[in-house]
Amino acid sequence: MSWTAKKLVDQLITVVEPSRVKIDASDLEYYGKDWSSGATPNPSAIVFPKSINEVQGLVGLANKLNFPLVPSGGRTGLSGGAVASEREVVVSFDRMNKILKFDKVDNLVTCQPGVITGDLKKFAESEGLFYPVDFASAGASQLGGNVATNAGGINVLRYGMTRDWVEGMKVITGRGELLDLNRGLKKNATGFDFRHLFIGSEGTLGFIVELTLELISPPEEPTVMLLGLQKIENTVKTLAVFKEKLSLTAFEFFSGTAMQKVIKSNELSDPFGRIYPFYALVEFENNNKDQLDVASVLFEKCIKSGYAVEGVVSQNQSQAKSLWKFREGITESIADYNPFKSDVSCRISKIPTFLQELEKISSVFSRQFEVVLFGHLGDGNIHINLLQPFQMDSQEFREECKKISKLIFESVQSLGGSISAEHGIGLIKKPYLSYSRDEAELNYMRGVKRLFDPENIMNPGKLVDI
Ligand code: 2HG
Ligand code: ZN
Repeated sequence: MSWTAKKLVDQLITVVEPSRVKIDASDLEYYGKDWSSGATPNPSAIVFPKSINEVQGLVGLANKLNFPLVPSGGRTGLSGGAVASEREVVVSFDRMNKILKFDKVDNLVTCQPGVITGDLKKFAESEGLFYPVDFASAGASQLGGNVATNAGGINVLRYGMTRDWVEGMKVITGRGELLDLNRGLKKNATGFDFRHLFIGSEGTLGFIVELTLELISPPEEPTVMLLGLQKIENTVKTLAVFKEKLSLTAFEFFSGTAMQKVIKSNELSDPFGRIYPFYALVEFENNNKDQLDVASVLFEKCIKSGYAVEGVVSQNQSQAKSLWKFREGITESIADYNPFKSDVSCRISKIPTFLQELEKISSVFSRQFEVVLFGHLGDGNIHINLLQPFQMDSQEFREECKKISKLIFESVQSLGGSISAEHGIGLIKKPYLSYSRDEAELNYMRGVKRLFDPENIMNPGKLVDI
């Protein structure tokens, strides 16, 4: 251990007990990165606070000695928001993972930030309730990270983003102050709602140390339909047909390449016996038989209009889950191809134009790379994954991808969309932020960062620089 590293550890153990400061190479490697690719982890130490006081102590120390901190939740992020490659101290919330309090009258649950999303969902179920935010990484992601990135997922169409479920939040700001924001109130018209500044701020203003989230009554068991489509534009036409008459809980789409990868990596059987260029997955609550009848009529309409070629519908919950596997397994099934990811959104009305432009852009490079398209079409959110050919060098691949990304972002910008719908900005998207936020806005963002974190110790280098 170098003298400086020893000095740092000596300081850190004045705040947390020595067993909760790690500097072994394997821990530095594991806690120094998230699910994004590209950056090399290189933190100087990992600390595991157990209480709000300890987090406050660490932020105080970082201000005093001027060392940077990176927050670490489940590290499932895809934009490098939790990467520590500049000798930062990683603050892991793994030991702050308790559900602290549940209030039955208010339906509010108070949690430490390290609670795993799936554990909160199970807790809600045990109380006969439901936490609506859901995504493929719910088994690993932590609530603090979800809130810090305003995580989206598969139920946004019906239930909104993580932001919509945060009723209260305690944070330690970059200045080391503890703020107790909104305190579980439904109504609170007392000026600036700082809660919303911290939601989606990626740990750049302060660290979330406690959350109060709302739970609701569980929905009726959903029915899922999977449709095979010939053309990309038919995905949006199919959405319009279903949306007009049914209250949808999800409307997802994915390409034939995505289906092939999922089938292969999970050894699933092909639902139609042939691969379609595109698929639409429709989910709706089946609270009475009428809904299913309406859905059948809409399905027929899609077939007659030529939007869909064929479809299957779930008859029970296990079949519904099996159909979701084709969609939810995509990210994992392509992980070995070192994918280059874009996560963009437009208003639904602009999606047909965006998809046309995307087809034009793809036609230029699709001979070079395999393209996997999927996403939450009902929310206007498209995920574009370019797969690295096995024979191609990583560096060359990423340089080529950046050129393509630029074309995609230009198209998104011209349609008034967002270059990051739900994965955040982190390190990877930072150079492109100006495609979605203008200079005046960026200046205010920098001003907010300076206000809460004047010494630039909270996740520096992510989102915006000051
Ligand atoms: C999803 O929708 C996630 O499954 C991951 O947002 C998207 O891997 C991706 O590009
Ligand atoms: Zn997604």
